Amino acid sequence: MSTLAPSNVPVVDIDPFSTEFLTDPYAAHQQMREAGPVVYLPKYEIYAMARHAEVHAVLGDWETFISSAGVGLANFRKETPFRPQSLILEADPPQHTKSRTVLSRVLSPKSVMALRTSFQAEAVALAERLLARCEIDAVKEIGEAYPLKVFPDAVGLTSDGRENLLAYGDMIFNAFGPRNELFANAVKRVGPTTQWIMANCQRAALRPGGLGDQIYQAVDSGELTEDEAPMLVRSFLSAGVDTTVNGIGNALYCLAQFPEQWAKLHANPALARPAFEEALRYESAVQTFFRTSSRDAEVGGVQITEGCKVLTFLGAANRDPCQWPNADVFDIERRPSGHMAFGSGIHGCVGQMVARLEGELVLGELAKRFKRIEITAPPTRRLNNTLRALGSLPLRLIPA
Ligand code: OVM
Repeated sequence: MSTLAPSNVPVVDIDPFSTEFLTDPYAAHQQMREAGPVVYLPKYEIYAMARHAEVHAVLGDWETFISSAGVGLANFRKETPFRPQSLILEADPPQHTKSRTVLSRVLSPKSVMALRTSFQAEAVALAERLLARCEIDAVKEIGEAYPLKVFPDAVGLTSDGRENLLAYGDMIFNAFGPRNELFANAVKRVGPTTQWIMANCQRAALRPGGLGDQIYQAVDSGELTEDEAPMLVRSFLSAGVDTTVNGIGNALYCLAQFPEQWAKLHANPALARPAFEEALRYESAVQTFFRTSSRDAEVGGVQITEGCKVLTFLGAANRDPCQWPNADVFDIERRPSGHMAFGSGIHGCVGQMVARLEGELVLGELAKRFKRIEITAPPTRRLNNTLRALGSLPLRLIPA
């Protein structure tokens, strides 16, 4: 037992970044939820919350549980960030507020509504193409193909090389964890991708009128500095791809595992949006984020001193039986509102309306055309320190 753990905190000997845990985290989630409102993980000398109430409390108190010291394991007060710090994710007010105001406007409900027609057309085109196919890898041909088309189009990326977005996402979501082998391999794979990303954050690389260009319009109006705009475009390219790729992939996996749920969706494709939402709860693409305590605090009766890293298990909170009846049952007709797959509080996902739009349209257009989806071989996992991700999902799609 670590001497740093106060006596009233249950010490849980799990490594949430190990192969075993990442392959199937749910038993360990339960163990942590049952151990107490706050637990201590000695391997990393961190506090952790796996219950809904305490995850919600931590994410709701941004003054005590700050983001500017990083939202991964690394404490930016003690070590240099591995890349220049995000101006929104890894920032507190007032910088956060300034960034968030612009991104909230660019990604407002009205702005997202304007994307619907083109996003729908792409979902229809994809589903129609798949009618001519029989057996596919749903991770590649749906989960990756759809977001990699519609999102960069919406941002306004004009250059080739969109597959760079996948390698980059895999690296930064691994970078929120420890410097383990997953991180090292992701860095090896990423190669020149970081330069490609930064080059594509420049105004000249962005189609006028797209979401990226709209960030630069906030420079024209004096709301942002010249230096801030490319960094906020970088946030789009960091947060907007691997999240939705896995949100969609995980949703298809849920629906394929539970054929009666697909049958309900096929009978009523208007359930596509709630089905995507339930999949976000049940298999949350983003599983964890850290905060850092800016002062002495108390959570669930446990004292947390200033300067500690605190790990919130979004995916465990989303399976908390105190929050949802039959939490381990995937049911597209439940009301999963209150799930924290998009986080919560001032850092709650600013792009969530885009993510929902993608999920709804792709599931809806598939549900209209296919009466069943069947798993033809065991899916594989792509382990990542933060993301719940599939490497492949072999599916047979059976037309109606
Ligand atoms: C960013 C960023 C990166 C990864 C995730 C994220 C989920 C944001 O660079 O701002 O939000």
